[in-house]
Amino acid sequence: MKPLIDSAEGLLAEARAVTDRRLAARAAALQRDPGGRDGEALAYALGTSGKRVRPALVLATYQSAGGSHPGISGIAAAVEIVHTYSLVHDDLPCMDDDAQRRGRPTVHVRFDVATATRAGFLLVPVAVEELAAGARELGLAPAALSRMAERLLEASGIRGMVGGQWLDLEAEGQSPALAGLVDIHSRKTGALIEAACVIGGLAAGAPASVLSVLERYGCEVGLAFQIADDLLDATATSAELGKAAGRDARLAKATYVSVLGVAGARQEAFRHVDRARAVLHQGGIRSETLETLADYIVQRRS
Ligand code: GRG
Repeated sequence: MKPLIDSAEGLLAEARAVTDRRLAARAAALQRDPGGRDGEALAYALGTSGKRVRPALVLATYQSAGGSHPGISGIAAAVEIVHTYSLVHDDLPCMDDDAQRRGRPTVHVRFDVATATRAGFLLVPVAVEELAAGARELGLAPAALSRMAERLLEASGIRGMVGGQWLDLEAEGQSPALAGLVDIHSRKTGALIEAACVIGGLAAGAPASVLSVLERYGCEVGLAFQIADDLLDATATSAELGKAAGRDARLAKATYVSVLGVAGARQEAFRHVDRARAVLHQGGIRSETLETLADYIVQRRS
């Protein structure tokens, strides 16, 4: 295995620095308006320290398509805000009922279920505001903003996270065939990761041929990401994850590990990364950053 984690950590640290600045500014604004308990809950959700993989993918795909403007951080932050919403709702008692996330109490535990539910929903329009602000900074045409917004919201809806989460909850206690698992996870997790990659390309004004390569790359790394998530849940500690480990088995979730076993799931994850690399090569995109991120996604320990 190549020792790539260090350089991926460097990329992620850069993505974290630029994204966290935007998130902190949004959090401060939300503490003023709407303010009160909702403002505090929104700031709390935005202030937790995630890995920022999706912003890193926005930055890397943007750069791979020739973009170089620092305003891309607004677009990257918008994707992270949608991801943050999904985590807040995923943790609710009516979904996966988790008390810890990113090493801290989940939003409904720190505040209450009604506040966390509201804060989650409120984050979606906040993400669109951030996307629009980023697009303005980049000087993008309204058509580009519209395509990015469409992609982001599609990844959040029935063909994306809501549809995937729904199927995921319905599959508890069952052992679907691999195709069923792919359907759940390409929606629940893959769609937003794929959208992050396409949005980076759209922000750079990439032609359709490049967008298609980035989309296929995103599809492969999105599935690899979810398989790695399943493997970590089964093999890492709660301290490493910053949330309860072993939760998938407790909830009898349909995962790559429950269907393929640990070794089979690991093999499947590496297969997706190989395909992601092949997609880039065949599509003529030379980006060490995107290859490094794909490797990191399956080698990570949290
Ligand atoms: C109304 C049915 C219905 C659904 C609402 C909550 C929701 C929509 C969808 C859940 C989407 C979700 C949380 C998918 C899991 C994705 C995943 C593997 C998250 C972990 O991402 P990391 O590891 O986390 O990047 P950090 O903390 O590093 O950002």
